[in-house]
Amino acid sequence: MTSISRLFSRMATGLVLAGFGTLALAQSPNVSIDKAWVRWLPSELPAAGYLTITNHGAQPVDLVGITSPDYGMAMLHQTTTEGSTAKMAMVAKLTVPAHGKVAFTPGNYHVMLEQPKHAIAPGDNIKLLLTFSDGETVIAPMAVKPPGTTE
Ligand SMILES: [Cu+2]
Repeated sequence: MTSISRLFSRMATGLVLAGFGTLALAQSPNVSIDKAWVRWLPSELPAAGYLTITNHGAQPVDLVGITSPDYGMAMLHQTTTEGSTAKMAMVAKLTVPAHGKVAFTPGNYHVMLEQPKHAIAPGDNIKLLLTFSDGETVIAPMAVKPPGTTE
């Protein structure tokens, strides 16, 4: 009886620690992510992810890598408009100023998400892993929204 309850309490402690581990990743000491969402498109067309990165630290930090467990490919893109033509280009790194923020918005920075690893539809949540130049990795949950969504 005693050994079983001890086992249960050990399991509970393990779960609590696992929970803290996840929290520590989601909100790292210097960087936090909010307003994270994905504009989903039908027929496996690339989806676009938007979010706001806040740097609470006293040094600038670069976003240097993006991956998602839900998509085979995740890339940092920037849309630029010349006259009436909009173009997208890959961005190798993005600097978030000290005590500043960068907002990804339609028409500017976005995360291009391709090759979904499972069926994804509006109403779902996906995860994005962002790696920063100071070695931090932040996991951002993103709400999947329908094609007409603009913010
Ligand atoms: Cu793009």
